Amino acid sequence: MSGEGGETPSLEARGEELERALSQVQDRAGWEALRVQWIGRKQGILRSLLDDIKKVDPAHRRAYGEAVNRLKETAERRFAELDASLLAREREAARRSAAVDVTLPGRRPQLGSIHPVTLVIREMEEIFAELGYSVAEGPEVETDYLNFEALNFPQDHPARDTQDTFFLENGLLLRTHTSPVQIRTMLARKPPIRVICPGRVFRNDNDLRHSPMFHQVEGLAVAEGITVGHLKGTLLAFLRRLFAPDVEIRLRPSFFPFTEPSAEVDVTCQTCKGAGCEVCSGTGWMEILGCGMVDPRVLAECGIDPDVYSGFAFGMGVDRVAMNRYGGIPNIRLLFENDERLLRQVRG
Ligand code: 2NL
Repeated sequence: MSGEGGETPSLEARGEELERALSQVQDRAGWEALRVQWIGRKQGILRSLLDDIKKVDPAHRRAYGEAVNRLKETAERRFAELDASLLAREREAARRSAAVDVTLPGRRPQLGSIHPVTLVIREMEEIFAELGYSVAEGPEVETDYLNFEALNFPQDHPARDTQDTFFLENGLLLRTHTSPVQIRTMLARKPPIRVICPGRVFRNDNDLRHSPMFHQVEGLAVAEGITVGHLKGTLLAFLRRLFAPDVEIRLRPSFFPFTEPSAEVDVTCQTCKGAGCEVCSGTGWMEILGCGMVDPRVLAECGIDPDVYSGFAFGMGVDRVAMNRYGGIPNIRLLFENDERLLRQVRG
């Protein structure tokens, strides 16, 4: 048909060649390479077949031109068809890979855990619940009156300096202890009163052993005839439940503005069982809390007649107990950074 004496393959053979090549295309890259090879505008096979028209005998040029154009149209249609079927194949593959395999095991949700400080607070609440105490909570932002004045810290009294208070605007402050919660309880209720008050407290003190935010549990019992004996018996029962049934306690005289008399309480060191070790600096004892008989002036300030009622109170830091209890967490900051690597190791 080309009239070139069979030196180039006939157009019919070219058509068959195209079909063979199309049938071997595997993917989009192969399709694109073949498309450029055949119908590329500048160097494509069909371009050069059209150019060959110059070499054709003028009598056959029209027929040759028509035949090349038919081949070109066929090629374009076949490339479009192959394009559509490649697209369908790709979509099918995507659909299969996105499909849910219902035989796979489910993904377990990441479970959270309870913070070691919360665990210890709950444990303390539980023990005191058995002793007839209820839990009271109050605001972290307090008035000077409830945090200091009602607790027998007079204005300008040096004991206020020991509290490293964070003062806010309008005479408010961040509570330095949970005592204001007990003051609120006494102002709101009549004796007998038995409450414990857990919560966050704040002091402007920040080094390896102190964090500006820490946790306290305080307790208060007010009724007729409460004595130091009740205080000592309650604390011994509590500390034996918290640590071990055989712990001993000792009371050392101390001072707080809001109790008289006041004492600091030590328990048998739980690391060495009293023999003396690094943890207790060789003494065999661990200081655990402060306590005392509620100062009559504090009772009176809360509208409770100190001639009729008496009470004891105590306060302790929770964080150090939590650090001890959960594998010797060495640095108080580790408790509050909320690093999951630490929190995951603590299981209640
Ligand atoms: C400590 C000592 C203490 C209290 C807290 C208290 C509360 C009222 C009245 C009297 Cl409303 N006392 N609380 C008493 C003695 C000691 O805490 O070393 N805490 C970490």
